[in-house]
Amino acid sequence: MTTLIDAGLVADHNAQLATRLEADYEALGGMLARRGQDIEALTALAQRFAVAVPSWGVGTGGTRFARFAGRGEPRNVFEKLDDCAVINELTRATPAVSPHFPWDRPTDAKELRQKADDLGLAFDAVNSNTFQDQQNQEHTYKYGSLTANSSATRAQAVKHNIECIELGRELGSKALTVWVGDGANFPGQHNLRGALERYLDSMREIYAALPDDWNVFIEHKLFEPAFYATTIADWGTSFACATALGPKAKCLVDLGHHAPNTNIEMIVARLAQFGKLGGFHFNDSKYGDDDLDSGSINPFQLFLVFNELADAALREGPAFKPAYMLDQSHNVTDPVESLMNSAVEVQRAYVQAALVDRAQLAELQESNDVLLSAQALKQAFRTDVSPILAMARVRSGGAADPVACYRASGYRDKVASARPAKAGASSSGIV
Ligand SMILES: [Mn+2]
Repeated sequence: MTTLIDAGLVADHNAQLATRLEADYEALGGMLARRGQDIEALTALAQRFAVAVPSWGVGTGGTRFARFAGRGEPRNVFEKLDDCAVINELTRATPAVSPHFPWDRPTDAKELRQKADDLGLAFDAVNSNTFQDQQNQEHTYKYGSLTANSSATRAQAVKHNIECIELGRELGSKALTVWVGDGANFPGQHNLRGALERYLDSMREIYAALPDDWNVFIEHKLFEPAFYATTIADWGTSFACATALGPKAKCLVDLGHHAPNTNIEMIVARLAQFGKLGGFHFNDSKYGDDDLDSGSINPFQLFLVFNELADAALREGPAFKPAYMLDQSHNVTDPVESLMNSAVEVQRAYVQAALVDRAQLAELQESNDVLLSAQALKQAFRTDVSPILAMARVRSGGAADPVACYRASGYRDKVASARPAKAGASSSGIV
C-alpha cells in the first residue's frame, strides 16, 4: 500500500498536539459523562463515519464566468485519486471516491481499481454526464438528453448511462447517480408532461441494466441550466419517478438543489419514512446551487439533517444506509483543504446528532414541552465535539489537525512541480 503523506510526519504532528488534545478530550469527556454520555462510544462512532469524495472536487472549480486554476491540479483520474488518498490519509473519514464519466473514464478499469486499492480507496456511486456534449458525440444534448424529443438522442444518453454501470461494476461501485439538466428555458419550449414521460421511458431502460445489488440515485435540482422548468426539479418529482421505477431507484438529496429556506431535514424525514432516501451530496449554500464547503454557511441545517438521519437509523436499524458523498466546487481554496474540512464538518454533524438523547426528546415532545425539546437539539448542536473528531482521527492513523499537517507536508508544492498546468485538463464540474 502506498502512502502519500509520510507516516513519520503525521506521527510527529500528532505528538506535538498530544498533550493539548488529551486535556481537551478529558475535559469534554467529563462534561459528557455528567450528561450521561460516554465519550469513548462517541469516538468509536466517529471512527466508523465515512463520506465519499467527488473526483471532480479535487480540481479547482469555477463559475459560468470564469475559472481561476489552482497550483498542481490533477490532470487525470490517477492524479485525482492521489489527492483523494491524501484527504483520507489525514482525515480517515473519506475511504471512497465517487467518479464521474466520461471525465474519469479510464482506458483500463482494472488498472484504475488497482491504483485505488493500493491507495486504500474504494469507489462509491458513479455519476453519468449527459449535461454536456463530448467530443465526437453524434447527437447533441442541447435540447435535452433522457427527455430529448429525438429518440436517437435519448438512446445515446441511455447507452452512456449503461456504460457507466458497466464501468462502475469493474470498479466495485454499487450505484449510479443520474442528474440531468434537462428542461425548458421558455414557456412553451416543450411539453412539461411529455418531457417527464420520456424521462421515465429512458430511465426504465437504465433501470433494467442495473445489477441485482445496485441502486440508481435520482438527483433533482431546482433550476439551472433549465431556468424556466427543470424536468427533475424537486424531491416530489424525484420521489414519484423513483416509485414508478421500482425498489432499486432512490432519491439523492443535494443540499444546494432546493429553493431558498426549504426545510431540507423534513424532506430527509419524508424520504426515509417511505424507503426512498438513497443518499446525499453534501455542500452548503447561501443562495442556490452554490456548492460551498459543507458546514461553512449553515451548520445548524447540516446538524438537523443528521438529527433526522439518527432518528431514521433508530427506526430502520442497520438496513438504513444512505450514501454520503460530498459535492462541492472549490474556486478560491486548495480543494484538498476544503474537502478535508468539509468531511470533518459532516462528521461533526453526525457526532453532534448522536448527542441527542432520543428517548428524552420523545418524552419532551409527548408532553408538548416545546422549549425544552428545542433546547435538547440546541444543546447537542452547541457542544464542541472537536476533541472527539481529532481523537478519532489520531486513533485511526490520521492527523489531529489535517490542514496543519497537510501544509507541513508540502504536498501542494510537490504536485505543483510534478503537474505543470495543462489547459482544460482539470474537468472540474459543478453538479
Ligand atoms: Mn450534486
